[in-house]
Amino acid sequence: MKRMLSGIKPTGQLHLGNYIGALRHFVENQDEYEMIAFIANLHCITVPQDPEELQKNLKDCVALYLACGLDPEKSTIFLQTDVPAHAQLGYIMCCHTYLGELNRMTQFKDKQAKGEKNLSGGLYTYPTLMAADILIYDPDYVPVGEDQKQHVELCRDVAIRMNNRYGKLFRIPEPAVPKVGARIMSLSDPSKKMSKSDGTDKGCIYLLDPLPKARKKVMSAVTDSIGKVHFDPENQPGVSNLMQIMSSLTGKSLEDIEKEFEGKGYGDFKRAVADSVCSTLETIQTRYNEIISSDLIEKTLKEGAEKASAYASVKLKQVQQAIGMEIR
Ligand code: ATP
Ligand code: LTN
Repeated sequence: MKRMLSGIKPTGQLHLGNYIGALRHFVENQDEYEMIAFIANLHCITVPQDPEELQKNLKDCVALYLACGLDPEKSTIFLQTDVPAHAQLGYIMCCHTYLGELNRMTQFKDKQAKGEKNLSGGLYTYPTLMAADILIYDPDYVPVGEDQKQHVELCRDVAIRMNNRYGKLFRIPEPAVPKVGARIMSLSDPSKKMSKSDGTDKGCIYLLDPLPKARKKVMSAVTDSIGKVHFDPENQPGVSNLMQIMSSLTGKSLEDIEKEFEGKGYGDFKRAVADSVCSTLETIQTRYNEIISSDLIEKTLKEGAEKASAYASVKLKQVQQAIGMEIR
């Protein structure tokens, strides 16, 4: 059985972009692949966190993994810090990554370009920890949204370099980026990605938003004055974004959506998008409410960490031995 691995940072609440671009694919693939899904709680402290809020977000993140349909019987679900080998291999990966490579990472460059002050060293080297997260389990595929593709490519480059230098240590993974919905845009500014760290609340639909609030966000999404439901991200970014959301959530193709709304106004279209969003959120929230007060979270994380640690510790040892860091 081929293996897939991915993670999500528990910075803030999970949103519809995380669901459509990543989480949904973890769930869809768990029958066909051996799925490893973790909560990247080391990655989230690359930017300042409020301890109380982070605590809540961590628990919510696990509950949402489960509420979205990840099944602990089929998938390995755990907290990154419960498997210390990630951080240990992360350091080794960092020592095999060139500054020039890190300097090319657009996510860091974008933050720097925005003039954000006091960016941390952890944020700069974060793709090397991400490479360790991946390589330590030898996955075949890494399901991520568009913004993470560059990091998976860096991971491949460093893995190939280390394989050439020390002999075959790592399987070279492929990024698995969805065809539709790999980059859901902000509803209030469709030139920006929907993001937890966006600052404004209006453009981002959180998976735990009350349904009337989510509906309102869709109904007030920025569109255009063209007045035609047509997929054209360049000239109609807002409408095209809503079409991608609807297509991802209903399984209807973009062409079918165009046909369905031929001759109709944006009001009808937005109502249909809001219906698809609210019905998805309702299912997730019902399950979330059951899970959050049960002992399933604790049990899932304990079993997940045991399974993941068994694999990760063997791989870490192999790498350390191949580098010559251990006395044999
Ligand atoms: P940030 O606040 O840093 O933007 P984020 O919302 O991107 O955080 P992450 O934890 O970095 O959240 O992302 C988790 C997964 O969700 C990644 O695979 C990422 O590519 C995907 N993802 C994030 N935002 C979107 C989006 N707007 N559209 C599609 N996929 C997304
Ligand atoms: N960097 C990712 C989260 C993440 C990840 C990973 C995704 C950390 N480690 C390993 C896939 C594989 C993010 O910011 N979304």
